[in-house]
Amino acid sequence: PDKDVARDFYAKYEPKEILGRGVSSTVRRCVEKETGRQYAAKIIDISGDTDDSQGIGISVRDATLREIHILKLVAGHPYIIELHDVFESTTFIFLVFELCKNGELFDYLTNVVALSEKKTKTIMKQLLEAVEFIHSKNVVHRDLKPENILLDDEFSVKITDFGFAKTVKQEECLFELCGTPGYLAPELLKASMYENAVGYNQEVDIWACGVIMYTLLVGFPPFWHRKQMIMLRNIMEGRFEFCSPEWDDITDLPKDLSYTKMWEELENKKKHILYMYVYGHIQQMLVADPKKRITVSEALKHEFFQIITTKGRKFNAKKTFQF
Ligand code: PIT
Repeated sequence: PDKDVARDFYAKYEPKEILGRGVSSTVRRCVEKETGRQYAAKIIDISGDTDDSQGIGISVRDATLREIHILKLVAGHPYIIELHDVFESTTFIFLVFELCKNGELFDYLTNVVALSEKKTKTIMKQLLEAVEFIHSKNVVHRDLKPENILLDDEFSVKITDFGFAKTVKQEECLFELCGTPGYLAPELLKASMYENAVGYNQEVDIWACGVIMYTLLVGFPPFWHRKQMIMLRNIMEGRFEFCSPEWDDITDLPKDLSYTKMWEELENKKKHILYMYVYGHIQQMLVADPKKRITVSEALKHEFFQIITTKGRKFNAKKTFQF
């Protein structure tokens, strides 16, 4: 990192209110004294840090240095959080990020319950473009979820928390178990459970995007069970439902990211027929076999992102706030 003991974080920035908390870190809004510009500083406590503070044979400091390295690899994209400044003392590391005034997509979703198809489309397009960029830099994020997607003042997506991210080569196989239960891809679970498993790669991020898209449209995730073993089994089998009544009034297009080719070959007047019949789903992203799963670039080419969504949502009008 830009280790600069002489420059003091507190000399340059005025810390303000807390935006979020982690196990050994706090995120605070802060103001750059000289310019008056606002940022978000992640203040990481590395006092009492050990070689296994993370529980995976790595110290908090080393994990942070690794994250900084990855943040630099993926820098310069509009939908990825920008690291502005780094300070390190013997007890703390300060990461100064651009400020995202509208906070986590997770909190936004909690407040509005579910998003319209139009809003979902805007967010998913930005998310997939960011993931395409991340993958083009040979990085896999491994913890995509609404908590790690921030919204700036224009409600644009900014991907954060590259704490589990890793650089990978195209044909490389990863085996570590990391991420968040409800978002874990089947092959990642299998890689950590079975001795003869083939491992996993960047496709795990697309799976997580499928889970996110499902959750945005109805406000609850595709894989959930109060008994976690059952949830994990459902994930490994790729078993989920578009349950009624929540999915009834959502058009078929977002449910399926699989019919791109067919769609292109159809004449205009026949397209509405597809709306009626396609029940494949968000499911091109939630295909258990990573080799059969849609890639990021294919997902971005899908008709879902080309058409203008006009159909609103009728169900649950009292509980669902519209945008
Ligand atoms: C903001 C606003 C906000 C939180 C953050 C940034 C956090 C950024 C962040 C958090 C991490 C990380 C990297 C970046 O590893 O409310 O502008 O845990």
